[in-house]
Amino acid sequence: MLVKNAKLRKKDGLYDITITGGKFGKIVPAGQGGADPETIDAAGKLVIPPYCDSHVHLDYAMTAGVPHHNLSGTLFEGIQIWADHKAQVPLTKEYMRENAIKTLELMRSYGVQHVRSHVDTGDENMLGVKTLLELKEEYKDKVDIQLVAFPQDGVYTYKKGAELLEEAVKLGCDCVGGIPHFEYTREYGVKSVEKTFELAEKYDRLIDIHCDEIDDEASRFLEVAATLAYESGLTDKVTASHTVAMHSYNNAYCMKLFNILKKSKINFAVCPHENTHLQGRADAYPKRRGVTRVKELLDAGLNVSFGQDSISDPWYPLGTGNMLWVLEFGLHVCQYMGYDEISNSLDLITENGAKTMHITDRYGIGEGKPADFLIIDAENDFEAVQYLKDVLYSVKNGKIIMKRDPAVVTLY
Ligand code: 17E
Ligand code: FE2
Repeated sequence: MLVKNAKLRKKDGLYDITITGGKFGKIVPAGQGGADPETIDAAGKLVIPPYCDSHVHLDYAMTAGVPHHNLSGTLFEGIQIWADHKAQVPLTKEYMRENAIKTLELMRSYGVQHVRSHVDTGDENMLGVKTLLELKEEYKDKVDIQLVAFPQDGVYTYKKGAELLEEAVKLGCDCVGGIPHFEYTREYGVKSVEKTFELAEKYDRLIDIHCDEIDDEASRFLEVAATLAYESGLTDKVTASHTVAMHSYNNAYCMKLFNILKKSKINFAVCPHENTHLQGRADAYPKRRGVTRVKELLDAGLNVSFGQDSISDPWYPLGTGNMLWVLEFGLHVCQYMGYDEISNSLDLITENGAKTMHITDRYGIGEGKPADFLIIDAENDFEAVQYLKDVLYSVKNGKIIMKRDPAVVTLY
């Protein structure tokens, strides 16, 4: 395959990209790529690595309203509804597969090729874990799925929480999760973070903890996770998701906290739609935005990527799988709107997502890497973000897996 006249991010001029055996070959100035029976003319449009959704829950997706809708808009009601769902409308493999496939196909249609999905481990039959492990294998030519063993109801607060978490890791989850802010006590929370690290070291896994997803300025499990990441040497194998309490921390504490965050080199997965919706629910006006300090983290050189988190589930009713919408919304809510900030912002749903997922060795447009890329209906990053431009092609391992014809609009 040959992609000619490609505009590459942060590079002047146009390029021809050669692809052989599913891998990128030479990338040369436009006109020098030779001929290939399978040629796509990018015609000056942007060719970028695929979108990454570094934080989503595929086992919950498309279940909103069962057994009832979330009326308070809080995390806690969401957790209760999911528990009610499991008790009152028992999950089946077919149901979960159908919902997850619908979600993955949506994501695929928007150019997402890398997904990190959390999966609830609070089930003795491991239905979610087994179902998503199967889908991970089935989808490997379309979407790369990473799974995080996620103890939704707690590790020590929930009976057998720790055992079930370990069971899910043994079955093959790529990452170990946690939910320390939901544990009954601060001590359980700290112990649960330690358990997450213990399992990750024992089974050689990555870590991604739902960390401080609460508007409580006293929720400080991020400092525990960062310290363990630093001391264990696991550093950038560790991701802290949400970290919304940081929005409410006092600035003096943040100054101290950022010291260990920088040393730890951990990643931050941030969900702008989700947490703007879930947080601030205990506030009277003025109400807090519930998103962590994205600008400050990025300015400190830390890695931040965005995720959709929910697609129509007990926590959040909307969501489409379109990462460009997540990005555009996130830029607003995080006030990350400087010209250069917007111009470079595709990083948050591409390169930075790949860093969070620890897949940079096989991600990106470069000779020898898997030929995974998108052609966007835009000439530069800024235009792509401003106009939420469509993905025209999604190519994985040198094979077209999605093609979209641009809509034709007639103005009268
Ligand atoms: N579970 C959780 O603890 N937090 C969330 N935001 C979602 C599920 C979607
Ligand atoms: Fe989540």
